[in-house]
Amino acid sequence: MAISPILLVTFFSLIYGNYVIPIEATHHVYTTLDESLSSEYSSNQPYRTAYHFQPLKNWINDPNGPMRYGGLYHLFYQYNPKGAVWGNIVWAHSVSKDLVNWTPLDHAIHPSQPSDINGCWSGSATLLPGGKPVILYTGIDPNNHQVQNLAIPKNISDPLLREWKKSPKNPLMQPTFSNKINSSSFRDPTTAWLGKDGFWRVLIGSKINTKGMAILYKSKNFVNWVEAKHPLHSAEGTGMWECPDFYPVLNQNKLTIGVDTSVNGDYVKHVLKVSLDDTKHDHYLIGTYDAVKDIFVPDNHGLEGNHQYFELRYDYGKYYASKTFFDDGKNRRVLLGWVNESSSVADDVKKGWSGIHTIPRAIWLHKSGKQLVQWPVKEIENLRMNPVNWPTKVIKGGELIPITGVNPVQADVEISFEVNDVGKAEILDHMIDPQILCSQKGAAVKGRVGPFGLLVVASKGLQEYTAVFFRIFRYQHKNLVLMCSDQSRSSLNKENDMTTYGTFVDVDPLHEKLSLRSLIDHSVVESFGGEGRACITARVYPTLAIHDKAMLYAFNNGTSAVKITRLNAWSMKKAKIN
Ligand code: DQQ
Repeated sequence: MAISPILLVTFFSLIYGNYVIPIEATHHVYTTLDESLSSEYSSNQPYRTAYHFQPLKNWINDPNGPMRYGGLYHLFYQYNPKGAVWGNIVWAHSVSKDLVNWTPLDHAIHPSQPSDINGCWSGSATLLPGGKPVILYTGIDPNNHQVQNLAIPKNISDPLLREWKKSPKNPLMQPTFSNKINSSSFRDPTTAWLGKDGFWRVLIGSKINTKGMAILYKSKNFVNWVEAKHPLHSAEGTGMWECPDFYPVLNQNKLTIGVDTSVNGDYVKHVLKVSLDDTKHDHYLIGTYDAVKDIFVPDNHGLEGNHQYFELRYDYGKYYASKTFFDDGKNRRVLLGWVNESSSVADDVKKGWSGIHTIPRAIWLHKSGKQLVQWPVKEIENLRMNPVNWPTKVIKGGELIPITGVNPVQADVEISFEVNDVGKAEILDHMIDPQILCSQKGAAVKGRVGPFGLLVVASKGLQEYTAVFFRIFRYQHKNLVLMCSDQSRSSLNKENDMTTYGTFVDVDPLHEKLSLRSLIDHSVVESFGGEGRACITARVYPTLAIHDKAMLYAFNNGTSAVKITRLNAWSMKKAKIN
């Protein structure tokens, strides 16, 4: 097969000639950039997505306050109305009937009172009994301190919830000297949950020195909040916890439905997700919420003292600041996440936009109880057209088979592999970080059982491609399935971040088929391995493999043949997004 050796991944500084000053949050302020530098939005751009959520132009980051109200899905998001870099943050607002097509509304929350005059940062919505929505969000005050504010709809009978009024009592929560919290580490309130004692509870992300924590506040009326004596959970060495999320998942074999955030009992486990400022990844723990002691007790976790404390991640690619909500219309918990660009700031400014959201994913507990499973919401399948189905096919070592009949830059591809030669797998003699293993053994490095998978957004001569694949190893007499998303050859423009991503997938290839689904949308490839047990999202910016010049292939670069037991692929229609 004609894949030339992969070049070593080189990291480029993504900051070109712009004066950068770090501020309190995770983002940077570009003092020399302003609106005038943003180019005109053009719908003909090769990297604009067709069915992922993004505004018409400018910068977008965290999803905020998602909820279902008045029969509509509401999504708010961190947005810079003035340019394609982070700054001037407001809560932009869109609504949808199906989580796929979105209509933009006026910005819901923007700086207007002292408690948020320097920015309206992330937060969450809670539906009070009777269904009345309220929003808690972080405001940046005149001293650049982070405080928590409340906003409620002006007109509850407007299903679009177009206008929001802020509580005159804002700020409702602020860091105090007694709790030793630094005013630059106190943000991102969760959806609140109601205890049996009639008190609402909410978490605020924070840290003391390098100890990350989820500070717990309680309130009877949602206005007067009192800090609990101890955080819900904390861990030494993990750094700032941004955008915490805390919710129950059913612990019932094979039940994939979701439950309301206030539900607790023997039949649920709780998930604590934090966006670690240090790693820029979304990590989670599964455990038990002890409602009497008001603490979260994880089932399993690493040793405190470093970020490995959180072993599990939602997504092993580019993905951050996610948030879930309970969709009472479809009885599921839905997860939304932000995917930053991997291009240079100069390129973002040139194209006039930066950042997208993932396809909303249903999320539930795997029957093992040890991890979560994610799958794109069913509604996205309404965009599928022109199906391509293959009969069972053997793909020999070194073979590359074009998948024709679908639009390679706007596609949904599901493929499954049956492996009969597991015994011939390469031996792994010591454990190694799967992401490092994927970058050492990229798609072009011949193996035994694997690499096999998909080459997406590939140019005809394979000067450019992104490879999403599996590779099987034997480790301590067990089979180990590695899943990789290899971007090292995704673009001839080497100014992009082309880091290879990877994770192990908990699938037994002796007894199960290895399934892979990739949602390809111009500059984003969202991949789901092992029926949603492992997710990897990547951003890619090919220069040749654009529009109708791109190709899609199934490939096998191992010596053992594998059987493709299923290939279903579709072109995807453009969604109506903003
Ligand atoms: N983004 C927001 C913060 C949050 C960070 C600011 C995470 O509230 O901590 O735009 O991406």
